[in-house]
Amino acid sequence: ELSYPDTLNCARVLLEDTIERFGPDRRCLVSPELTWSYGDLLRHANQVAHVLVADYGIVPGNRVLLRAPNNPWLVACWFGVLRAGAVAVTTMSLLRSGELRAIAEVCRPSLALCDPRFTDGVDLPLLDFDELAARCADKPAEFEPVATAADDVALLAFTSGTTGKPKATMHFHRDVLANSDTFARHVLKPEPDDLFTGTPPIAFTFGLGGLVVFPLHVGAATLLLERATPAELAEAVRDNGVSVLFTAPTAYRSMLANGLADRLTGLRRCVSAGEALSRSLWQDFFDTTGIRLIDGIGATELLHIFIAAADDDIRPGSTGRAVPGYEAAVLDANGRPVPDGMPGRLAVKGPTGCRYLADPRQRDYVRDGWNITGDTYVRDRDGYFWYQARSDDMIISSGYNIAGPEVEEALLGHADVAECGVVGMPDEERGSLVTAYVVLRAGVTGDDRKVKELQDFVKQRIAPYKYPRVVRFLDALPRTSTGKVQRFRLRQLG
Ligand code: 3SK
Repeated sequence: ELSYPDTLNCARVLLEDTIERFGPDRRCLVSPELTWSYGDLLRHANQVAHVLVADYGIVPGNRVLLRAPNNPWLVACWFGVLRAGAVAVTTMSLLRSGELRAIAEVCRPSLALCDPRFTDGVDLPLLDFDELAARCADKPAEFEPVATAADDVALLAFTSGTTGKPKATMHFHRDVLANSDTFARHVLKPEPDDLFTGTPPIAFTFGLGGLVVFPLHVGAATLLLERATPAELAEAVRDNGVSVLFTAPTAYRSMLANGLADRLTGLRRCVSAGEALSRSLWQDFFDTTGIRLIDGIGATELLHIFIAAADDDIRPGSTGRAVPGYEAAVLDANGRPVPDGMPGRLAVKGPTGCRYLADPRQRDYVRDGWNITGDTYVRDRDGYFWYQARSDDMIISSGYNIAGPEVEEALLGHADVAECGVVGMPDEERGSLVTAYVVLRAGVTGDDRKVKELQDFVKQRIAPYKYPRVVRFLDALPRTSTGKVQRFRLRQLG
């Protein structure tokens, strides 16, 4: 059972408490451009907090939207927001204006702090990092963090869910530490001399934990890469002496396929999550590098990983066992546990859990104290959990969660598209391929040029990683008698 003081600001624990143990000069954030010590990060975060309070009138509980790729200023802003007692809403830098608008409608931020390259489409009072840095310059280096309660909201993390309408999950100050005190402490076991890196955006809580919270909680350092192809990632690992890596199976597979394994020999821990890790990839990675991938499943609703295994506890092909502090079960449609060996809905309880902001879908996600995930799993008699499939229409491609209906909506904005259905098709490389079945308006020809045109059209409207990599044309969509598109029949078309 975890216990935290009633008054808790996790930004103080991750900065001041770490500095108390290791001193301010310890290396903290590394990027291709600069290195900040813990003392540097604390000063920048404090100055950001002063700007928020003194120049923008931010008060505890206000929401501040952050938009940037993974870099030190994003981290300084995240800490500055939390130190001011405000709520960080970190968004993917690739989101388009419509997606940002939908997020802003749900959480009503008072201000946006943006990397200057990503200010487009932000329809909010806005401060870019250049102006922020200028304002920080004459602010004091000290700022007393607001004495938030352990269960005050620290961050809102967005998940698009199956319908594509974004849901904000609220996480408390204690939740931020709870993942570190469960998954990181018992499974990952980071050490102060570790250097972390990885590809998940900090806007995705997989990245927030793996690249910010877990390293800083133990006095380790983290290398922040804005974007990295598998080759760039492997090179960064080798050249910087990275010891802990967080990424998705797609990147591990690609590094093996491109003969990059010799650059990974300095790695001590490799975490794979965001999509299912196959037994064959686990084995190939182990045979080639000698490293045992730590598989894990998490959810934005639970903040981070709640089932995982490391070292001798690993059974290749299984995601692992409930992380100490969490309880996991496989339930039937009525919420009753199914016998071991039978498939059902994966459900979990623990120190973190789902709290959607003003969203009736809360009732579907949390029932009888269980967080009911969207995944179908089998548990074996030894308590290991084996992934079967997503239980809904989410498409998981290269570690990204993509809601099929959202892609459909984007396609339907094209004048030539009469109707469409978007599904995930199994794919060796990406886990799933976003595949669009499109019925064109009469007289329009479905050829390769039209495919490219529709793909480009989608990329302009929603984040480019969501675009349909495969587009097929049909005369009509399969529908039920009540008119609903039968996605399972689309999946059967191949
Ligand atoms: O498994 C996931 O997709 C996940 C989601 C949120 C946070 C962490 C993880 C691993």
